[in-house]
Amino acid sequence: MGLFITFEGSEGSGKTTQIKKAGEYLKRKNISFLITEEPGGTRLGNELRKILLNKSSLHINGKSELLLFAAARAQHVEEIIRPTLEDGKVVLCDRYSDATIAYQSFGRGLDIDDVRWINNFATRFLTPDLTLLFDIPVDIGLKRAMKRISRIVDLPVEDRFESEEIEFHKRVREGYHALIKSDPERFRTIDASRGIDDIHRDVCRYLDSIIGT
Ligand code: Z5A
Repeated sequence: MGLFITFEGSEGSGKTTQIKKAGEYLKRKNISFLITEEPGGTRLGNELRKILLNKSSLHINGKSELLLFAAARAQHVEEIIRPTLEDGKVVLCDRYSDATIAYQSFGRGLDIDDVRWINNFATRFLTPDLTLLFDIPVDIGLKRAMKRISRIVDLPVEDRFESEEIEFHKRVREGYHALIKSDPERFRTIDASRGIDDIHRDVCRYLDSIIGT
């Protein structure tokens, strides 16, 4: 069995930048890995991603949103994540079940036990071996995310969540902090307000400690 490592954090925390650099690091070490993301990673996941992230006239209520993320995840786990782990590879995943607790429960206010139940149903209890949590004050993260969005020239832009009020994003960050407390063994918190290279050094250290290189 391979290793399942997830990258989590609020908007603009730099997960995507860091997951790419982590992949380059593993490549230099000749370690087989796959980088994937949620929602996404499969054809169904990519279709659901468009519905979930593009701000459009489509109204999606909280429960429907939860179930759509869960549907994307169920497909992703069965089609991509489990088979890759069974091949003995390292899976680096940009967001996973913890994002659902942080966004749909803490952010949207859905009952946490319901969200956990749906997560477990979708994943058949597949839990990451390690979760790197990129922690950043909401105002700094949102500024970074908005800057990235402003550079996108192709429409549609994936900005449905970035457009939420600041209080929503603060609740999401609190959600991640609560998750760290509930499972300190699995989480490693990284101060994501620093420069890209400093953060990457921490990521490499945590990867080395779990991969055993
Ligand atoms: N969501 C959910 O609600 N429930 C769920 O179960 C799941 C997801 C799975 C997914 O969008 C959205 O879906 C997400 C939660 C919700 N909400 N949003 N938005 P996504 O995966 O497309 O977007 P994201 O994960 O939120 O990405 P992001 O926050 O926009 O970006 P990031 O991955 O954290 O950061 P980045 O793209 O690497 O960096 C952002 C910008 O900052 C970019 O211009 C970088 O060049 C720059 N950057 C990166 N690092 C640094 C440092 N260290 N210093 C300065 N600038 C930096």
